Amino acid sequence: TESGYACWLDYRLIPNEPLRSAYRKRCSQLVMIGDSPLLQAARRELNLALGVMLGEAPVEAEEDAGAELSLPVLVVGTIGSSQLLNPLASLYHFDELGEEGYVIHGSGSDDNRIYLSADADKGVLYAVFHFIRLLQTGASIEQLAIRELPSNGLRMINHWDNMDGSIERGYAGRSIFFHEGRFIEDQERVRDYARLLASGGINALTINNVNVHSQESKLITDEFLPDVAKTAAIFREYGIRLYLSVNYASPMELGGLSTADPLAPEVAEWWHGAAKNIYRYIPDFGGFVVKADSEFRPGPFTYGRNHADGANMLADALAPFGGEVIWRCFVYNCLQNWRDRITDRARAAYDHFMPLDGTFRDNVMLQIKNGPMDFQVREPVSPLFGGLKETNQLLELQITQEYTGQQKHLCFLVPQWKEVFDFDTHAQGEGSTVAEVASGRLFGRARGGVAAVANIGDDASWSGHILAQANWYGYARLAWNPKLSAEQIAREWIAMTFGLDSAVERVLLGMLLSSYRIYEDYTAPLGVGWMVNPNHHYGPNVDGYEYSKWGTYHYADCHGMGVDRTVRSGTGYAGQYHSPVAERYESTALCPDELLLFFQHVPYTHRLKSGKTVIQHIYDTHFEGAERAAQLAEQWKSLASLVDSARFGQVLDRLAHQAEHAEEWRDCINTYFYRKSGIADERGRLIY
Ligand code: GCW
Repeated sequence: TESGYACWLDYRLIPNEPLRSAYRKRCSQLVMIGDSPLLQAARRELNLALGVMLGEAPVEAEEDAGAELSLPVLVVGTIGSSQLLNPLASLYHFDELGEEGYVIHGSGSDDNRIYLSADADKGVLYAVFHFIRLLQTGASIEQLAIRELPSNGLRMINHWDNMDGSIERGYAGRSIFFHEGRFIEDQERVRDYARLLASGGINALTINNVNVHSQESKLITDEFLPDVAKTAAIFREYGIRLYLSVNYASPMELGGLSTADPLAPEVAEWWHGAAKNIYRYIPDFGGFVVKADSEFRPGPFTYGRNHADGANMLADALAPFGGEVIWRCFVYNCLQNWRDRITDRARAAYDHFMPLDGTFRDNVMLQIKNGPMDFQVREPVSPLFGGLKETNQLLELQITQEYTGQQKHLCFLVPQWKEVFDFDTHAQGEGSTVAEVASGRLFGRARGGVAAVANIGDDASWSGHILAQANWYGYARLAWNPKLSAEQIAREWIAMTFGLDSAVERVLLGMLLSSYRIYEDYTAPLGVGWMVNPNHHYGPNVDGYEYSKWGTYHYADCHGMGVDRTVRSGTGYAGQYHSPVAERYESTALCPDELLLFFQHVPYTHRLKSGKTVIQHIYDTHFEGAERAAQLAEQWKSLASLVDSARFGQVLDRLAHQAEHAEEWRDCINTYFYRKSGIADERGRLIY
């Protein structure tokens, strides 16, 4: 476990003797009712966790064991499956728990039992993982009255894995699924992965990149479906449904048709046949994720059709089998002319999809990136949230740190994601948050949820940077409940991963919670993005994308910088929001500092709400950000004797690199803007 492999399921003997015996007393016996695959997984996990943490596994008692049941016992099963669970029936409305909700109940006074129960097996599995978390985090289990329901129906992970084993934007080694064009035979690791995902309540997964190349296109054919089915079976045991990313041009590439036109009957028929075949292998197959007409991927535009035509055709093919289509909205012109200041990539998704609102089938969900550009350090929330009212939606986040330090830098993203979930679109007046929209609740949609791009690979620690596991864990927890605070999530993760030492908790909590702001400070000021090296996106390059076709500019000149996206004088993007958000972004005075340069082109001498000029803000944040990055390494060093040496050293190496690289960022950005503006740092610090 010292490699970090076990992540937050790093069960260890609880060192605190009184705590351990208090737990052991309540968990000495286990009655587990039912033996479906989901419940078997729950039982295995519970026995493993309790066995290790308490020093001995509970005695498994039979349901009808009579007298022994007067001793403390953990009773685990669905309501109605045993008389033993009857006391719960009057305390909770089990019919409201659905497939995934659960109850954890125990009161020392009436009896000495703890109940882990639900209306369905999957809920029981989640209850088990929650109970384990209570023990890992040192919670009291004397009085328990927990009732949990997920906020989002779909809680998905997207892999960008290719079958050659490479991972697009992967920073943690090679794929755990694929190697040299085939599936990896030994699936032990995949099983552990499923456990980790289920422990956070993830219930859906794609295993292949949304850029579907030729080998991956064949995943939906007889050549690979037996392997896909084997993988799906592992995830099924943990309540996770498998989806595949598909190539929109499959009818041509695989089927030999001369077209992929969604309105051509032979195309629809081909997809119907493909779907039918998939369901022969995988009866609970989730469906397709589609990147179409985006970054050179094929799509319905070729045939003069729109996205609804494309998505609905696939949806009809899957509907008879209960599948769904997840259609990505990451659609924009990637061959833009930088001289053209009217076309605005930020507008593109809204411009493409808003006119189609209400025309998608019920089993289609539109997957929308959190911001209108592409996972930059800071972006406004996509105006499609709150814009679309009659279409199912899925919020897309990026766990893999493409633009946030590539798992070489520490950047705990939960605070960023919280801002997204909490953002008020005002679509139905105040309180119309993204969390309410994406879940489907705000507009009464039956489907909704969240998807995120995985940050894991076959690296021993899964995530490259051990502390990047917190992003993966945090995503799952937020997908389940976006109201959890970043601090609570961080505390849980720290306790589960590193144990209950209070110094470790204090130091790591400080590091995690400050890291996003620190990263933003020494990289991207005031909502400007894209000042990175093209292609691999690592490290500073202020003009890396400035004269490119990708539609990603900062427009810095000798007077000022920023993109004018106002309605009055710019691209009009600010007008895609509801009032009063639109007015806020439209106005130089009202626009929040952290997004100012996303919406406004201003002189370097413009004064921010903070009282600083734009140029001085750039200098200050870059000097301070780099300094605080160096402090992260110092803070970590204070834990040398409290963290095992393997994990300690691995993290320290990365933090040392981060500190050095933050200086590179600082100097490139400060120097660039000093030379452009000719304005000196008020504090006379060294700029080159
Ligand atoms: O951020 C960009 C990435 C691409 C990615 C694309 C997408 C999978 O740089 O690597 O392709 O987004 O989300 O489709």
